Amino acid sequence: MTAAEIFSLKGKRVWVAGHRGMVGSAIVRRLATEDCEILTASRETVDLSRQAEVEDWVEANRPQVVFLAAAKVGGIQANATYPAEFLYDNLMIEANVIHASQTNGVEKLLFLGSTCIYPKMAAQPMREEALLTGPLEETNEWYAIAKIAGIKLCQAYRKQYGSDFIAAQPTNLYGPGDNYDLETSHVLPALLRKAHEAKMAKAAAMDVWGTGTPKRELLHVDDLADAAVFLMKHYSGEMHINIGSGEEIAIGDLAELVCKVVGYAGELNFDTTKPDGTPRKLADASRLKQLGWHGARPLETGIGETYADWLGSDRYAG
Ligand code: GFB
Repeated sequence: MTAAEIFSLKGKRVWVAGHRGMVGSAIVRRLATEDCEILTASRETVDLSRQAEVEDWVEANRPQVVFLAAAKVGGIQANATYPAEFLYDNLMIEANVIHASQTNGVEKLLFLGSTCIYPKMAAQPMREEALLTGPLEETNEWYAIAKIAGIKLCQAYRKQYGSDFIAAQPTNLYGPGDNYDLETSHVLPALLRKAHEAKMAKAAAMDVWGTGTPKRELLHVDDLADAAVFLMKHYSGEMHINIGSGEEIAIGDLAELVCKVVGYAGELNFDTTKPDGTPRKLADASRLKQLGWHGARPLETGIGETYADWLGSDRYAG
C-alpha cells in the first residue's frame, strides 16, 4: 500500500539546485511530468558556496519547493585527493541553500546525502539508525561529514523553525550525465570506459582498481529521481530515508557484467595498489518500501542504457 500524498507539487515553483549535475538533471527530467514550474540557476548566475549570492537569488526567485542536489562529488580517488574541497564546498552549499530556504519561507526541501554517511563497519544492510554509531571509512570521511551536517541541518531547522525539510541517502548512483574521467569518476563509468576502450584497442586485459572483493549497491539516477519526487510528496519527518535498489554486487562481478554489456572478452587485471574503500555498502531501504516506493530497474538493463547514452553523448570522445 502506498502512503497518502501529503504534499502537492501542483502549480508550485520548484528549484532544483544543482540541475547540471547527474542527480539534478535527472530530477529535472522527472519533474517534467509533474504540473509544476521548474526553476534552475546556472553557476554563472549564483555560486551556491557564496551566502550572499544564494540569499539574493532565493529572495528574488521565491521557490516554494527545493530539491538540494548540488554537491561536489567524485569517486574513491577524488575523495581521497581533495578532502578540503569535499568538506568545504559541500558544507557551504548545503548551509547556504538550507538557511536561505528557511528565511524565505520555502514550504518543503529535500536534501540528498549519500550512504557513505554510515560507519565503515555498520551492520549490513545499513539501517537509518546506524548514523553516528561508529567511525567512518577513511577515503570518504570528509564528504561523509559534510553530508551528515546536511542531514543535521534539516533536523535542526525542523526542530527550531518547524521547516518541512527532509533528507534522503541514495546508494551509489550511475546513469546519464555521469563523469567519465578515469581519475575522478565512480566505478561504473570508469569500468564502462575501460571496457569500451579495451574492446576498441583489442587489448588483452583491462585494469580494475583494488581487489574486486568490495561490494556495492548501484542505483540508476532516474530511479533515484523518481524516489526523490515520491518522498517529496509522501514523506515528512525527522528521520533521513535510505534510497537503494536492494541488490549488491562484488566489484569483480560488476566488471564482468560491464564487459558482457560492452562486448569485451579480455582479462581483468586487479590493481591492488588502488584502494578498496568500504568493504560493503548495502542500504536497508525498508522505510522507503513501506511508504510504497519500489521502482529500481535491474542492474544489467541500467548498465546497457547508460552505455548507449554515453556513446551518444558529447561526453564520449570517440
Ligand atoms: O565508485 P567508487 O569510486 O566509490 O569505487 P566508493 C567503488 C569500488 O570500485 C572501490 C573499485 O572498491 C574501487 O576500488 N573500482 C574498481 C574502481 N575499478 C575502479 C575504477 O576504475 N574507478 C573507480 N572509481 N573505482 C565513493 C565515495 O565511494 O562513493 C563517495 O568516495 C560517495 O564519498 C560515493 O559515497 C557514492 O563507493 O568507494
